[in-house]
Amino acid sequence: MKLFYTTGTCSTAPRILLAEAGIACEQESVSFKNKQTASGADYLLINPNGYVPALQLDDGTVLTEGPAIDQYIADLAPEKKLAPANGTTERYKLQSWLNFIGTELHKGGYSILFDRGAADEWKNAARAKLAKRLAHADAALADRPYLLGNDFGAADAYLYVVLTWSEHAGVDLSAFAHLRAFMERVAARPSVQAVKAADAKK
Ligand SMILES: N[C@@H](CCC(=O)N[C@@H](CS)C(=O)NCC(=O)O)C(=O)O
Repeated sequence: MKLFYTTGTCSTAPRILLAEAGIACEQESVSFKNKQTASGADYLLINPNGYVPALQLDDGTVLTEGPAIDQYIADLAPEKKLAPANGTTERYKLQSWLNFIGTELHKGGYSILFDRGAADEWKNAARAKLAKRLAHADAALADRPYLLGNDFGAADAYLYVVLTWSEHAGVDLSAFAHLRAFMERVAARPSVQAVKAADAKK
């Protein structure tokens, strides 16, 4: 199994989950500039959409889309409780959060703020909408350490990674005390420390 990733992007979430799960998995970085992998392969042949993450399974199947990859990794180590069991209401709650983070926060919010071609008007609208969506996530964390309760899981890894972009994107988290506490909690996890240490070596 091999994970294709780019440092600092949403593909950090599956890397955190691999570390949480204790799964040794080859990881190869991808350059956004030329869509080449570190070993010189054409990444567009692996994921024609050109974005990370992608997870190549041992049988050659390539899984794309972060939320699917995050759940696949979580399901490889059910004892780590990174995702509730398939078919349970809790699992659908996880999928709700993954979809919320992917569409409302990541692509519908932060991605617009990073888009050099986006007009200021559009960015301001995205920022205003993002504040409402962040308030929703903040409220959800008022009485629990992680989105689904006491267990850190796939949605938490994704939320954490997206929120790390806040400063660079000009998103102010100061009004969201629960999100800020969540960020500190997740940043202290050995899995996150391990991914940071691996990136620092490069
Ligand atoms: N729908 C995809 C979006 C992934 C995505 O936006 N990846 C970004 C990094 S966070 C990327 O690779 N951008 C480069 C590009 O789109 O060419 C998913 O959920 O996996």
